[in-house]
Amino acid sequence: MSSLALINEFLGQPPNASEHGYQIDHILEFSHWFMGALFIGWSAFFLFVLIWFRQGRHPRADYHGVRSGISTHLEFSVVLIEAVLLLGFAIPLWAKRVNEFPSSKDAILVHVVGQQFNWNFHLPGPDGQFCRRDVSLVTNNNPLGLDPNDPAGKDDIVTTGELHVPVDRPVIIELSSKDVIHNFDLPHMRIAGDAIPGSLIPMWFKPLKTGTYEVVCGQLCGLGHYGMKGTVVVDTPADYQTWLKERAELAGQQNAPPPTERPPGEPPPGPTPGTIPPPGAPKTANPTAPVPSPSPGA
Ligand SMILES: [Cu+2]
Repeated sequence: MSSLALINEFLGQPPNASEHGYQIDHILEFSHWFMGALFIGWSAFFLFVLIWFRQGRHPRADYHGVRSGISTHLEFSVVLIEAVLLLGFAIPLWAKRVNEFPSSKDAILVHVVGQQFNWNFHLPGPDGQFCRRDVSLVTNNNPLGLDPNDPAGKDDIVTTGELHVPVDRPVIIELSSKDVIHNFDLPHMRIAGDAIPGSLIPMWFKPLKTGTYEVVCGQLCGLGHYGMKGTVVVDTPADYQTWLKERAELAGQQNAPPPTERPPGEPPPGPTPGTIPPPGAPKTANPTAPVPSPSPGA
């Protein structure tokens, strides 16, 4: 670690784990050292002016003011350095992040959907096709409203709170939200983006180190905002395949008996205890009373 990086550590920046992160770190470091130098420079100038132009030394005001061009030169150099920082580093780096996406062939594609107060991750499965989503199909068991009749959704994987990705492969995220504006922030990967209802925001990163990293919500999004955390686990390719297989098997079990093809005699699935039934659902005042059978097609 260079001595430049000390300031990032001092400011509480966690160690970088992504490919592009060092560029972000570099510009952060440089900006902070530059601002530190400006702070010291301007403070020294302020003290100098206070002492040099004190009333005791200049009992009569000087109506001509500054005659030398040094302050103009100083101002101009500060503007020049700031312009170089912005036009030479910040804008090209930003352009690279938003314009130069990796090819989707070798990338992992994930839909990330924020909701109060969770992160949902939706992977397309081996077929690479995302299932159709419909807001009217959203239930407690189907948080993203996947269409059970869409064949592309048979192998889709939906997880809440935890996402696994393989190391050394780019991950392309499409970010959205179900309710309010959230912010998907992966501090170790040096990416963050607003999750806005009705918008699909693309972002990407390439993890370089295996490990477990925290996902936080970077926008104050309600009372439970403080608890809106998740994890991204960067696996070795073998571990990732194992996880994928486990999740696919789990998804297969969950998708296996659709409600309309339930074996005769088996009770219909009731709402999960402690959950809020969807609007229009029959009220079950007495928990011991028989659960009314679902309407056809439900
Ligand atoms: Cu949030």
